[in-house]
Order: sequence, then C-alpha cells, then structure tokens
Amino acid sequence: MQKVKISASIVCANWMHLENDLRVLENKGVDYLHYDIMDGFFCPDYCLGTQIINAVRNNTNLPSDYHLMVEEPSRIFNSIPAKQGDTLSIHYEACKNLHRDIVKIKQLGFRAGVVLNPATPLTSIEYIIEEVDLITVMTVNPGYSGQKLVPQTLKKLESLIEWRKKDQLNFEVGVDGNVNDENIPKMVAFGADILIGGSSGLFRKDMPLTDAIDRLRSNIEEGLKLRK
Ligand code: S6P
Ligand code: MG
Repeated sequence: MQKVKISASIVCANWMHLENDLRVLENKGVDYLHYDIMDGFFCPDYCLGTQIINAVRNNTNLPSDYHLMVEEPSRIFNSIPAKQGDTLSIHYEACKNLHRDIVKIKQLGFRAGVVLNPATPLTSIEYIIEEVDLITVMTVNPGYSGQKLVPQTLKKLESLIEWRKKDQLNFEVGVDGNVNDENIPKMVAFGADILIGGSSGLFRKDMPLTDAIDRLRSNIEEGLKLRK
C-alpha cells in the first residue's frame, strides 16, 4: 500500500512539554517536522525564529519541512541550515522571482517546495512545476492554526494530482490546514502524499499525542480505500 507521510506542525505542539512531544513523534515514526516561519507581513502572525528552530532541529533526527510564510523569502535562506532530506518551501505569492528562488533553494542543498494559498490558481506554477520536489496546497489561509477548511481547495488538490499523472511528473503533494478526522479521508482520497498535522488532527486537546497519531493513520487508511 502507498505510504502517506505525516509532517508534524511543531508550532502546534505543547511547548511546555516539547521534548516529550518530540520523542513521541520520533517513536511513532512520524516523517517530518513542519516549521512555520511567519514574518508578520506576508501573514498576520510572527513565529519560529532561527534560535528556536535550531534548538529543536539539533535535538531530533526527523527531517525538516520549512514553510516560509515570508515576503521575499530568499532574504532569509542563509539563516536556515540545510541538512540531508530537509525541504524548504516558499509561497508563490511571496516571491518576485519564483524560479530564481527555487534554483537557489536547490543549490543550498534543500528539496524545493512551493506553496499555494487557497485563492491562487494552479496555473500560476505552470512554468516551474517540473523543478519542484513538493507542492503544498494550503487548505486554510496562512497565518493561524485552528481555522476551518476552505472546501474548494480539495478540488485544487484533485486537479494537481491529475496534472502530475497526465504529465508524468514526480513532485509530492502536501496539504496544510485543518487536517482533521473529517477532512483527512477526502484529502488522501484525492491523492495527498504528505499531511501536515496541526491542532485539529495531531496536537489535539481531546486525546494524547500517541492516540492522535494512531487516529490520523486510521483516517489515512480510510482515505486510501477511497482512492480511485
Ligand atoms: C497555517 C500554518 C499551518 C498550521 C497548521 C495548523 O498558517 O501553515 O502549518 O500551523 O496547519 O493546523 P490546524 O489543524 O490548526 O489547521
Ligand atoms: Mg505550515
């Protein structure tokens, strides 16, 4: 059976017990740690500076999935250390020269990712699609955890998977935002490869992290059965 990967959005973890959460994520075989980096300009909040990122990164072997919600992100590429298997993802909407930035990301040794806001059409990435390793479909508007799914983004996800198949491309597809019990089966059925788990589906208030990971995996199984 195809593996659907889990990326844990660390900003939603229990920061008072972060080390404990990290060990649970590792022991349960979660695939990536997702770091939200926000500049208070591209999106309304600020979070995760390099000291915090490095403190976490140096205490785990889980590969990183850096999500830069930052205007002109190339300004800070050099602040983030590239380790084997790490992905650096930038927003189409934030770059004056997306192609140049993707080339730079690969030169720095990262896997290259591009992220699309809910209102951004797939056609915007037509001329860079062959160059990226990961395309992340934002299923909420960037900025905060705890938001509700923008439902039409599921259609975008489905179209992206069809495009990949038609053109025999190799990028992975991620989904970020409101990845929860209700939405995971649909996201997986439409073809998502990587689920970014946040407050609604992973770091939940109603169950321990270990149980939430099991629940997430059973939702993935349900979605895989629905795949065409
Ligand atoms: C949103 C950010 C996400 C969230 C995470 C929230 O701006 O990119 O990575 O941290 O998705 O998860 P949830 O379940 O609260 O929507
Ligand atoms: Mg994110």
